[in-house]
Amino acid sequence: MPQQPPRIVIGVIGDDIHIVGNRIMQLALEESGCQVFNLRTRNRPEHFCQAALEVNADAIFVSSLNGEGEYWCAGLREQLQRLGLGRVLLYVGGNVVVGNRPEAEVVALFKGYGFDRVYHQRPDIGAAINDLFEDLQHGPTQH
Ligand code: B12
Repeated sequence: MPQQPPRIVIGVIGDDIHIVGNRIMQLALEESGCQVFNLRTRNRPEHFCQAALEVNADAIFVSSLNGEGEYWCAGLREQLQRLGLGRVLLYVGGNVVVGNRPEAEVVALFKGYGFDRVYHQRPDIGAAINDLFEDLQHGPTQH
């Protein structure tokens, strides 16, 4: 029996219209053997939750480029938990806050929201995909 490919929901949060990285992420994840469900731009937190529920997602990759993520991501983990989806891996990346802030501060903020991994201003999607496979195998650890 072949193993099922990891199911990943990806999309850009808020009223953010930056789409280029989203497309690149889809291609990179598919090339790595993942099944990708792409919500594209302009999503509310509940769109990610609904999609994760529908496709029985293993992970959600949230993008924020214009920085709205700081606002919209705050309650996402809680919404997932309410749907019984607390086990879903939650990653965020892009330019996830407005303005220039120290990376450590940004990472701490999103970890506080319940995100497993935070990639603020890190263009190397390959590193995140390696982390994904590690987390899928061993479960998320504290970083
Ligand atoms: C092109 C661009 C635009 C285009 C977007 C066209 C389109 N439809 O995509 C246009 C001109 C429309 C635009 C508009 C705006 N933009 Co603009 N834009 C850019 C620019 C120059 C490049 C973005 C891009 O395509 N990069 C290439 C892709 C491949 O990289 P990426 O998006 O970063 O994605 C990669 C990584 O970040 C990572 N990644 C992304 N998401 C995730 C998620 C996970 C989980 C992981 C692991 C990794 C990951 O992987 C991707 C692939 O390598 C950036 C500056 C920059 N150099 O990044 C500003 C930038 C993103 N824009 C910015 C702003 C402010 C705006 C506007 C608000 C401007 C305005 N006042 O109108 C509007 C946004 C309106 C809106 N509703 O969102 C700011 C955001 C600042 C902030 N966060 O504080 C930036 C950073 C410019 C700046 N330095 O000020 N923009």
